[in-house]
Amino acid sequence: MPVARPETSDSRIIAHVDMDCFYVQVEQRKQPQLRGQPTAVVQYNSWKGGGLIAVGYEARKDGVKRSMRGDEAKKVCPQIQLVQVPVARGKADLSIYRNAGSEVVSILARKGRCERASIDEVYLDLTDAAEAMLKETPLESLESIDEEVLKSHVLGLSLNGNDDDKEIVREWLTRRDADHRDKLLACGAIIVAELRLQVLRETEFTCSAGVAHNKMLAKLATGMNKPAQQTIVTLASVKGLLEPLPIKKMKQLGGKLGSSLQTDLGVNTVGDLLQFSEEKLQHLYGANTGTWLWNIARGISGDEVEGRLLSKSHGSGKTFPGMQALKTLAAVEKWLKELCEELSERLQFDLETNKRVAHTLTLHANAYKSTDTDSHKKFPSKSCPLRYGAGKILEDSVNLFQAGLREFLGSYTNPADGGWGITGLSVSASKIVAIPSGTSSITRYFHGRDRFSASSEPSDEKLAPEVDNLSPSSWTEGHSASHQIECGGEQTQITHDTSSFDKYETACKDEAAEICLTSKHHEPQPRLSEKERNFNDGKRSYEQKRKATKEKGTSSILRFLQTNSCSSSGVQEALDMERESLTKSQNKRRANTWRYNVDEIDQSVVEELPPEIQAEVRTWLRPQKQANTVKRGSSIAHYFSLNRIEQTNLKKS
Ligand code: DCP
Ligand code: CA
Ligand code: CA
Repeated sequence: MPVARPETSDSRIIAHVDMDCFYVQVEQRKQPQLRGQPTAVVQYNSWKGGGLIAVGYEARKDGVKRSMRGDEAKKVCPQIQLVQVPVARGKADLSIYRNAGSEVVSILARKGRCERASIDEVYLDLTDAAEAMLKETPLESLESIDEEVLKSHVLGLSLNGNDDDKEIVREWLTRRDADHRDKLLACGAIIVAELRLQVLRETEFTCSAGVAHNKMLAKLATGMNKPAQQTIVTLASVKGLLEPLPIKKMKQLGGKLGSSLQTDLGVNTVGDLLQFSEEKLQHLYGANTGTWLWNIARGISGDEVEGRLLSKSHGSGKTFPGMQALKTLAAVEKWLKELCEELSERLQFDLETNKRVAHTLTLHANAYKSTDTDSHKKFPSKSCPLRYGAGKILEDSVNLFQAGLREFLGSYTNPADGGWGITGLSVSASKIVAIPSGTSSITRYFHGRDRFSASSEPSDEKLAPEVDNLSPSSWTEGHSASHQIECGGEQTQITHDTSSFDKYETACKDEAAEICLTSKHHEPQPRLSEKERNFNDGKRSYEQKRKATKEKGTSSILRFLQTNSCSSSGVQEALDMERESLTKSQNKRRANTWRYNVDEIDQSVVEELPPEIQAEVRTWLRPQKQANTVKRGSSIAHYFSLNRIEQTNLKKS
C-alpha cells in the first residue's frame, strides 16, 4: 500500500538509469559478431523457438516484440539472431546478466547515493554532486558542453528534431536567469551524461536515463527516449507529463488500487485525479494513501533513494507450462531441489562476498486443479524463517509447498491422489541484511541484547509466539497482491500467484527482486479506511507479525539462544533489528555493559549458524575478548551458563 512520505524539497536531483535491451547487450558483448545485427534473447524453453525476453533495437525496427516467440520473430525478421539464455540445472542461469548489472552499478555509484532497483536499473541521488558542481562553475560560464549532454531531451522545451535542438538545449543549460532548481537539473544532466559515457567506456553497454526532482518523475522520463538517450523533467513540464498518463501506468497503481480509481471514481489518467481534494481521497482510501494519491497527481513524491547496491532478495524459479506441469509430489521435490540449490549457492555467495544474511524463505507456486470448480483460487505463497544450507532450504521449501498445496486443494482432498498440476514454482530469500564487518559485529550483537533486556526484560511469554516460527502452523501466508517480484521494469512486474508465471520461464530472474511483504515503512500508520483495510488484507499477517517483532526489540536473539532454535534466522532477525535501532551512543553504552540472561546455550546452536557467523562467534568467545566481563568457558553453553550465574549473583548483591 502506497504511503505518503514526508514532503521533501523539490531541489533534489534524482536520476533513474535503465540499460538498453539489456540481455541482448550482454550477449552482444560476449559475441561481438552479433553487434549491429537484429538480435533477441530467448527463454530456455524452446517451444516454438522460445519466448523472447529481450529484443535489440535493430530487431525492434523490424517489428519484433518481446511478446513473440522465436518462430514468430523469424517471420517478421528473417535475419534475426536468437540467443538462448545460459542454462544451468535445467533452467535459465541469469548470473551473467546479474554480474553485468553489478558492473554498471559500481560505475554509477561513483557520483552519489545509488539504489539498485532491478537487474538493469538504478536510482541515483545526485543532489550533492549537482550542488557542488553549481558552486564550482556557474553554468552560464561553461565553455564546452559534451555532445551527450546537448543531446538531452528537456521536457517542456520545444525541440525540432534536428541539429538546432542542441543549441536550444545549450541555451537552456546555460540560462543565467534560470530557477535554481533548473540549474541543479542542468548539472544533473551533465553528471548523468558523464556517467553514461563512463558506463559505455568501461562496460561497452549503453543505457538511458531520466533526470528529475524525484524518483517517480525520473523513472517516468527514462523510457521516453531510448536507446542511449537521456530525458530531463523540468518543474514546468511536470503537469503536462503527468496529466495524460494512464493511471495504471503509475508505479503502485497497476493493481487493485488503480482499478478502484478507475471503476469507483472514473479516474483513467493521472490528470483525472486532480479534481479530487486530498480530504476526499483520504476519506476514500485512508490518510496515507489519500495523501499519496493527491501528491503523485501533482508530481510530488518524497521517496528517498536508498543507498543499496545489492539486491533486496534472491529468487530461483521455473515455469512448467502446458504438458510440463508437475503432477506429483516427487516431481515437485525434484525441481525444488534444483531451485533450492541455486538459491543456496547465491545466498552463500552473498554471505561470503557481501557479508549479508537472508532472513525469510518464501515459496510461490502457480497451480491448477484438474476438476476445477473454483478457478479463482490461487496457490497461497508461504514463508518461514530461512535456515542456511541447501538441504535445510529444501526441507523447509517442501514443507511450505505441502502446506500451500493442502490449503489450495482444501481439506477434503488428499494431495497424493493427484488431480492437481503445478505450472510455476519459485523459492526466494528476502529480508537480507548486512553483518557489520569485523568480529566486533557479533560481539555488538550479543552486547546489543543488553539494552533490551535492561529496558524491557523480555519474558518467556513474550517470546513464545515467535519461537514457534518454524512450525507449520505459524507459516505466514502471502496473498496474491502482496507478492511481487519486479523483473526489469514496471511493465514486467509480475505477481507470482497469477498466471504471469506462464510467460515467465525465468521467474525471479531479477537481481533486485523485491518481496513487497517486507514493508519498508516504519512510520506509525493512521487509522485505515475500509478500502485501505481491504487493500491491506494481504499484508496484514506479516505486518502484524513484524509489528509484534518490533515491539519486542531484539528479543529474537535471546529467544534464539534460549530455545536452541536451529534457525540462523534468529540471529539475522536480531541483527536486522539491531541495525534498525542502533545509535552510536547506544553502541557505546553497550560496549561498556554486559548482561546476559539466558538459560542455556547449546553448541549445536552455533553449528547451525552460517559458517561466517560461526567463525565470528567462536572468535568472540575466545577468552581475551571477554576477559573483563565473563569467566572463560570451553563451550558456548558453559560460557553462557557461567555468565548467567554471574548475572544472578550480580542481581543478588
Ligand atoms: N526481462 C525478462 N523477461 C521480461 C522482461 C525483462 O527476462 N518479461 C529481462 C530481459 C531484459 C531485462 O530483463 O533485457 C531488462 O528488462 P527491461 O524491461 O528493462 O527491457 P530491456 O532492457 O530488454 O529493454 P529496454 O531497452 O526497453 O529497457
Ligand atoms: Ca532496460
Ligand atoms: Ca528495466
